[in-house]
Amino acid sequence: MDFKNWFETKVKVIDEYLEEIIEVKDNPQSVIYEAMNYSLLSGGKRLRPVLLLAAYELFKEDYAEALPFAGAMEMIHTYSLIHDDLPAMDDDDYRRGKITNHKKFGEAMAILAGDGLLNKAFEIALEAVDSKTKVRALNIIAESSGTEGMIGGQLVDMEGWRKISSLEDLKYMYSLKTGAIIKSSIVAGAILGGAREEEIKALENYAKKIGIAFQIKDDILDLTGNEEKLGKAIGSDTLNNKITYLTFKNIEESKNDVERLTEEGIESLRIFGEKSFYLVELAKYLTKREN
Ligand code: GRG
Repeated sequence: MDFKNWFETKVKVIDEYLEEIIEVKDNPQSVIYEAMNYSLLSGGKRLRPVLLLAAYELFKEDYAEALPFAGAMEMIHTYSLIHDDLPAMDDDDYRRGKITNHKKFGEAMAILAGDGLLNKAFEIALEAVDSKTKVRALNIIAESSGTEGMIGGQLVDMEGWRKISSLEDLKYMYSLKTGAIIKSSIVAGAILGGAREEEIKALENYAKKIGIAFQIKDDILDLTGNEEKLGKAIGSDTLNNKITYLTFKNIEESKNDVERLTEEGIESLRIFGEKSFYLVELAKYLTKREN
């Protein structure tokens, strides 16, 4: 199957899974389910769950047992987007081509919808945990979204002018804010698939490189992207006085770094030979993405 078809098939599987996951109950709190689904089912590239399934499929064919973990990754990611858009954070009006969760439902509801998604992510993954291997995978996912991962990175980003004074500081922040859950998606997928430690290490290296490349590309798109294709406003980083890759390097240099990091990431996949075709193509696709 060619890469495009493969990717679309995976997104479809994930979308169908997510559509069923939040049971809309007829009770006094039912509006929370509407707010959670509003953001969860509003598209997005589904990158993290696709990466998880792709890493899993290096080792095992039938991805059914990995699906709850893939779904959990997308729920954690979606919660972070809802909170990231809040007035207390980036204060954005559009996300995934729609008005942001807090603009539609109000701030308090958006906070609760984000919290609800985070909780639900762990509920669905825990229901699927029946072995030490799965506990390990879920623990890695939990750590990556916490204070030594995504939340920690968000904190460093928010306090950018005080905490980031070099490209090294910036890369540290990116490795947490954006890189941590990209890495845990890939590593968790590999662990669930039964990868050996050296295979996990190789995938971790790939993940680290593409995670940073992904955020640099995001910085470039925030400056040069097309709002319609992105589904959100550009210029948010400048407006929020954010320190980004473009604070340290120009666009041409940043684009070159995206390419270089991606090539280095792909190099780590050598040990898998032909089997890594989709992960290789996925990394290349991310360098060319327009959203
Ligand atoms: C607990 C208050 C609180 C916050 C949680 C908000 C937060 C921590 C972290 C923010 C993490 C964040 C938004 C990082 C940026 C990563 C990034 C580039 C996101 C966009 O990802 P895409 O392009 O989006 O994969 P789609 O919409 O395609 O899924």
